[in-house]
Amino acid sequence: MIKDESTIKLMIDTVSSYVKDRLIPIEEECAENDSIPHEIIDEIRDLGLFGLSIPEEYGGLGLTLEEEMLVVFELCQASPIFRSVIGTNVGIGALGIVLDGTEEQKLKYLPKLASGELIGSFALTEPEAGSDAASLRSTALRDGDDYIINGTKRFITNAPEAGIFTVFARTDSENKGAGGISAFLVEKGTPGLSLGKNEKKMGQWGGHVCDVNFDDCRVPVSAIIGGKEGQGFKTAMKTLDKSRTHIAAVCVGASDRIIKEALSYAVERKQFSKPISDFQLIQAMLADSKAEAYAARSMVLETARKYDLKKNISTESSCCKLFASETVCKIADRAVQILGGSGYIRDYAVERFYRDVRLFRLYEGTSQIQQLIIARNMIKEIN
Ligand code: COS
Repeated sequence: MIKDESTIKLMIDTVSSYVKDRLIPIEEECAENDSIPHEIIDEIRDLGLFGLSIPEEYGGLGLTLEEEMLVVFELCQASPIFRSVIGTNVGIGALGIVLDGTEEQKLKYLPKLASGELIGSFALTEPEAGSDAASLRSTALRDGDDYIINGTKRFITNAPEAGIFTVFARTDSENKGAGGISAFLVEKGTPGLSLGKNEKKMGQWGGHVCDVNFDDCRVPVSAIIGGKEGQGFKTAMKTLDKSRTHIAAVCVGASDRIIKEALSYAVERKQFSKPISDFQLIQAMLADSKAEAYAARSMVLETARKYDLKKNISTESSCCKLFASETVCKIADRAVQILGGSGYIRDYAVERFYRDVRLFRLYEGTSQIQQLIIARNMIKEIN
């Protein structure tokens, strides 16, 4: 749903120019340094991008999901690390509060998350609980007016920068399943919360991930999202339903950029006395990439419109995430093929994107988890 055509057009044009003039020229430098300069983060803040999905009454832009997708398509024409800076505030690091938080929690955290003053992070995965999220072992035991959290969370995106963590832990030791899990808001600096080392990743250099450890970390009862025990797993699943569509949009933006890189190389590069874009085998790779990126874009927009009509998108968001993330990897692989030896060389953005996009088939649920969700929902519908 587009609420206001002219405002969203202005925003898309602004982001598009910013990406072209400011982000693309420094993306290689950011990857090399594994960091994004502070002034860039300030500019991203000034553009209001941290608050894309946060309702206006809490200081965000309150975009509909369709509007958010259109902005993300543009932003992700640049390296995915710039989206990653805002990614947890727009998605998993804030959505738990937006969807299920108490009014007090919303008032306390959302304005700062919307402005980018505070970075949010989503701490679900554990060393022994990845795809099987409901088997998580972290505990939060009630002690008077507090809970005491113990456990380790793994591969937590933006944890090194985060000021607030949405942490999933078991409050009911008798219930080993999803119903025993609650979600907590834990602030950076709380005694007992510590961070592991910055992981060295295959790609997305400049975006950061590490373990988050809880060692007798005491939080007040008021830190429980929504004020109710046992709701945490559902909060996580609802969050992921929306954020998986967001990741699919990220894949669409990256696909478009990679296609542009491959196309401009193909029209310039000459072999057998003509541009390689004249050869049908190159054209086939370009055309397949274009058609698949267009399909992914259409799926994302259709799903976003359904979400904006307040319909359940569990199946569709998994379809989007599965298709768009597999697609962007295929497109990146074809782009390397079109560039030939140059596609394997650091000087070309395609080499970096090839590594960067691999993550999309893994986080916020692997492709196999998306398949499982889609098929389970299909079977549920006929029973
Ligand atoms: N929205 C709301 N509630 C949901 C839901 C959704 N999309 N999906 C599941 N639930 C509810 C179920 O209705 C069920 O509630 P009841 O017990 O009241 O019926 C409860 O949650 C447990 O659901 P289910 O039995 O389906 O859970 P499973 O343990 O079988 O696991 C999957 C479900 C595999 C889908 C889940 O573990 C998952 O998404 N894993 C991937 C995790 C992931 O993405 N990790 C990446 C971390 S973020 S970077």
